[in-house]
Amino acid sequence: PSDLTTEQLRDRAVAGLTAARDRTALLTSCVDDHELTAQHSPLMSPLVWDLAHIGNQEEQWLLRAVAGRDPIRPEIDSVYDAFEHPRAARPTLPLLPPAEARAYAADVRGRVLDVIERSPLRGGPLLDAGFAFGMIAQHEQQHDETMLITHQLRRGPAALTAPPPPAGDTSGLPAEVLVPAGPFTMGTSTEPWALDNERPAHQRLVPAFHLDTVPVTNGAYQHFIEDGGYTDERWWAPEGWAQIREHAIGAPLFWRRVGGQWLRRRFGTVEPVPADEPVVHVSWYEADAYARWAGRRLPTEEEWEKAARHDPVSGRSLRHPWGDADATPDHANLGQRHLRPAPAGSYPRGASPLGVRQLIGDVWEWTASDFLPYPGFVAFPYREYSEVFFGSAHKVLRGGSFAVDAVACRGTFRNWDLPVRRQIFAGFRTARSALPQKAG
Ligand code: AVJ
Ligand code: FE
Repeated sequence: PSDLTTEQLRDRAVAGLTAARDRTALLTSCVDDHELTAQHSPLMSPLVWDLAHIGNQEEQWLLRAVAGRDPIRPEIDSVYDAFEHPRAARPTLPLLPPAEARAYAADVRGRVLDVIERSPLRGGPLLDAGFAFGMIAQHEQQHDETMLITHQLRRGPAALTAPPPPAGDTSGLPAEVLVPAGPFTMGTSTEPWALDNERPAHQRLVPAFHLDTVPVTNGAYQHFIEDGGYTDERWWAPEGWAQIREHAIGAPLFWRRVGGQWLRRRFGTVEPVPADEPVVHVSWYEADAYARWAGRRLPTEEEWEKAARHDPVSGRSLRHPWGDADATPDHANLGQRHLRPAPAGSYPRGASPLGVRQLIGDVWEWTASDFLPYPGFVAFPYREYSEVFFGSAHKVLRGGSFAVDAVACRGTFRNWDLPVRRQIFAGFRTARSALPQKAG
């Protein structure tokens, strides 16, 4: 990507921003104005807040910071500042009504396209390789995933539809893959649109471990439920045990037991829980408890990334499990093309060099690790993207879900959330340390 011409960089910036806006338009046009301004869950913003926040971030970074323009509507900045107002309080703010929010975001975008036309896309870290434009395309796609979560929490008939993902087949696959001991390169210093927390590239020495070939499925998770997993304190971290007691949690979010069968609500429809799909809408505590019940553990973040990127033949770390090529619909279930994870054993072309499947797409995967900076981390371009979240409160998620666009997903991408979170599109896979090799 460093050898791209300015014209190619412009095309990438425009394509990334345009794809994000098409998705935003879909998510905010399939329900009426009342539903756009309603609060569907205290966990989420009204959809119309996300819409204008997307435009406001774009204005602040691409028009003010990059192009040096004056604010269009300085009085709205504080309304759309995520740190000033918690999600639950956003419905009470003086929000732009839907038509105005749309017009504001479109106005900003029109001016941004003009800025791209005139920009050399070089000359300083914000501009080089069009970083700021890539950052804003990723920001909008991240809020599109957030809005899709709001759609999942919303009550009422389906507003979104999509074709089913491809079939999966696990019959020829081993249950787990051995990732041999040795160093690998974690993080990146070369991926042009990588965010600050993915940088810099550095060596890690990872002991040998085994990792599930595919994410844990609903069928496997039901065994944990049926074995009394939710009523046996032995499997649970103390805070997780407290959470499931307090909220009477006994299954993933959106599951309901009816007449001896598990049903699940999904984007306005109800269906039997499919046994072969990766489990989704579980907290870190549920993932952690399942792993302990299974005699295993969650992988650390560095184990996950080594399984996803390390090529044992070249010793190099790849951009994605399948190699350095950009994701296509053959590699992974990304971009809300399907409104669900694909069954375990699908996407053979997305396998890692060691044969691990579905690391990218389908479900975010909880890891054992706290969200911490890499050695040599430098906050860029703003502390509030990552730095203020570092510490032991947040757990790292890897790999992206069916709701993540490829522009915001790669082998190095790091997501994080509180361990109690259940509404995000998160599942997990399990690991175990390899037994030490005997000498001779
Ligand atoms: C990286 C997904 C945790 O949604 O809170 C959006 C991304 N940062 N606006 C979030 C983000 C600022 C962030 N996550
Ligand atoms: Fe944001």
